[in-house]
Amino acid sequence: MRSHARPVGGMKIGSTLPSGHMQPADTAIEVLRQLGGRRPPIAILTGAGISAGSGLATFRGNGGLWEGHRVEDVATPGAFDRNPELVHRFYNERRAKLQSQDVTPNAAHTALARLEAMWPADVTIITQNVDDLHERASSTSIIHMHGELMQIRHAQTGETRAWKDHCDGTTLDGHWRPHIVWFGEAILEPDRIEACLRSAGLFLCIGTAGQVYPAAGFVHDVAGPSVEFNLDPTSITDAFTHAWHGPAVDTVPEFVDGLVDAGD
Ligand code: BJW
Repeated sequence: MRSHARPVGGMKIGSTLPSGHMQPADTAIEVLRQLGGRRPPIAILTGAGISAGSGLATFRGNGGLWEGHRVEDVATPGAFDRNPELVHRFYNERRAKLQSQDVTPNAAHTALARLEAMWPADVTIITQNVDDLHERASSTSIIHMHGELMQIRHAQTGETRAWKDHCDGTTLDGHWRPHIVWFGEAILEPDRIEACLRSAGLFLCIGTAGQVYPAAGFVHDVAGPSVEFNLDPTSITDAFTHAWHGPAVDTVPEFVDGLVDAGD
């Protein structure tokens, strides 16, 4: 697990230099020091890496979700128009995996729910994930900016419904599609996201590669400290005031404990 405390721009956050002895809880204490006595709203962006610890595949890298295809090439409305059967089958298989007994929220998901319960101001999760593991961990303030796997949407009316049975090209009237935001489509709830980022005074970013916009730019929209939690440095690590590199199941609970315990 490696830590990087970075002063960014004119806002010098922290005087801690990277140290092999620092723990995520120390970063939490440093963040609290930067906040003075304030306990501002917290915005948390999550990506596929937070659910990797629950056994769900990430999108990019070896063994990525789309099995040898670049997600940018296949997660598009055009790919669905060309081969709806294939795309429906792919999402049906992911729903089955998500509902299997071995997929449950992990310690990072439950730590975020604990943070929401303990922190005196709003804690909002803006998730790029389409799984329901934040809900199952008992977080309540969640924005699914890229849609939800367990929902389907009518392609013409936009009506959404809970998914109940396997979909194929003939399901219902044939116009139902996964409730997923593909490339080139508008993200969901942009106004709520913007308000959340503007009001937040602390930004946490967990398990995202920082390659998909607009989410990859959110770190620039929050005034205050920001902490990246990822297995490895990403293309946006330098934008954060602090970064922890290691499995989210380890780093996030330790950081949350530090934030909550020091706040007592
Ligand atoms: C761990 C770990 C462990 C592993 N612990 N960490 C500039 C500005 C705005 C837009 C654009 C722009 N440039 C280009 C765009 C367009 C495009 C875009 O970003 N393209 C890029 C390729 C450059 N963006 C869009 O099209 C978006 N829409 C949009 O901009 O709309 C504009 C508009 C407005 C009005 C009208 C119309 C249009 C939509 C993006 C939709 C993304 N959709 C997907 C869906 C896939 C379908 C599916 O679910 O099957 O969302 S793509 C995929 O990527 C998915 C994810 O949510 C998203 C992000 O992936 P994520 O979460 O980062 O996962 P990975 O796998 O990439 O990374 C995992 C990370 O975890 C890694 O870093 C690991 O190291 C780490 N990790 N294990 C901690 N244990």
